[in-house]
Amino acid sequence: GNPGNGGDGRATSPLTPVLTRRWLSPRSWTLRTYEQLEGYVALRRALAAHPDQLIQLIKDSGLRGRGGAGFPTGLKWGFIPQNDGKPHYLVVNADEGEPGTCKDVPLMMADPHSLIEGIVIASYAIRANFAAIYVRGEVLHCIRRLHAAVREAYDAGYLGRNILGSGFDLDVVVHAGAGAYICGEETALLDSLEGKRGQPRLKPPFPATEGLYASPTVVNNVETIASVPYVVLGGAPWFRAMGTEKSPGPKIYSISGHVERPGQYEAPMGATLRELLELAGGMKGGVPLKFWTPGGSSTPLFTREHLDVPLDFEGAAAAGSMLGTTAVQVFNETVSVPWAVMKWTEFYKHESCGKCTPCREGTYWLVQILRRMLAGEGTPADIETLLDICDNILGRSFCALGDGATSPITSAIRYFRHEFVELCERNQPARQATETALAG
Ligand code: L3W
Ligand code: SF4
Repeated sequence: GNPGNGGDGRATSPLTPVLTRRWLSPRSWTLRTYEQLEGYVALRRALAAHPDQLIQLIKDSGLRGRGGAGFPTGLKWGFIPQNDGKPHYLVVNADEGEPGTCKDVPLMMADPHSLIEGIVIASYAIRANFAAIYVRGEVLHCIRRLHAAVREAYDAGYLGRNILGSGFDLDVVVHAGAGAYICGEETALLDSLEGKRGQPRLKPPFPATEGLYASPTVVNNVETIASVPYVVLGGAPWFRAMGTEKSPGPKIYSISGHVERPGQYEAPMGATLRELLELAGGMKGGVPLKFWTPGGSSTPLFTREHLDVPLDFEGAAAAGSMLGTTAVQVFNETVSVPWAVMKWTEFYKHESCGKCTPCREGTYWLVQILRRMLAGEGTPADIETLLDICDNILGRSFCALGDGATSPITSAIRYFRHEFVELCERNQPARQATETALAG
């Protein structure tokens, strides 16, 4: 997709698809198609280089984590100690669970070999001989596809012993989770991979020093690793020519909700919602926009005031939210904000792992209060209680899940307090209240 140039110095245009360039090719997921379209060329080049050169290349490219936090990838790889006598591991976080996020599964379905090629390059760079893809258990079709692609890569000599005659060995295992959102948190993921109950560990130590089986481990998102072969092929300046100065490169934006053509749209980092809406065919039926998430429900809501916010790490943060996973969920005027917030909060309550009190108890009470409001039994004091509970969760929880659970609530009250007030004053169930408001 080409969302055009914002005209303010952002290098958002033009974008020839990078990450999605093979998605529409016939049988794009097969090794045959992949090889016909430059597949595993980057690997040959990478294996001819020194691992440290590759880490430097990724640092120079400015590639940042695509799982939500945006940590610099090259820096993370560089944390892996050298000559420490311990095994090193690469773990791909494919436990895509953030509400609205649906980019990694399509990437793995359409182009699993780009992920595998990235895995081999990254493992070589960090001197790992074992890599795991931790994929969410619900996506059976994707798990099967990954298994098939890994088998093809072994048969062709891209995995296993002495890869392409380089002397480098790598084994890759596809591990299916059991459907817990918390296992997308990197340390809970590692516990789960070790066969334990998936709950976050205390950080530090970060996985880079003590990760899988207490050994140095890089945990990277699918899209991050799948970006690596392109950086090797195109070089750092080419990569930096896309996106913004501090958030370079291409990105897959998942656009869902009230748009004409929901789906995955590749655009340079820093694209705006206005540009993305154009790609997605505009608002469905022309019904105006009311609110949206820039990167999943854990990122504070935006409204129609934010149509021109550049969606990169800096732009989203400067406007009071976060880039997150670039899961853009679009809601039109017919949607009750408190109702949407309740649905998200129910999700966090269900997925809270229970390890720490603020999140375990707080999400429970948030749901109780929101349900009461939505049932038309709330009082104006409930709004303050919601904010007070959020205040006691934010910054006091053991991991990012608790903090994320407060984002939809606090941002919704910031921009749409009147809807909560109305709900409590009218003492009518939400749907009725919404209909009355629309009729009025
Ligand atoms: C070594 C240091 N490593 C940081 C590493 C750390 C991790 C990465 C980022 O959260 C976000 C969260 C969700 N030495 C290090 C270091 N690292 N300092 O850098 O770390 P951190 O703590 O900033 O974030 P995180 O825990 O990785 C992820 C947000 O994403 N989110 C949820 C996403 C959900 C999905 C999904 O379902 N696929 O991605 C959405 O916004 O709230 O802020 O690797 O080890 N000194
Ligand atoms: Fe578990 Fe929630 Fe605490 Fe994270 S914040 S450790 S999910 S209870």
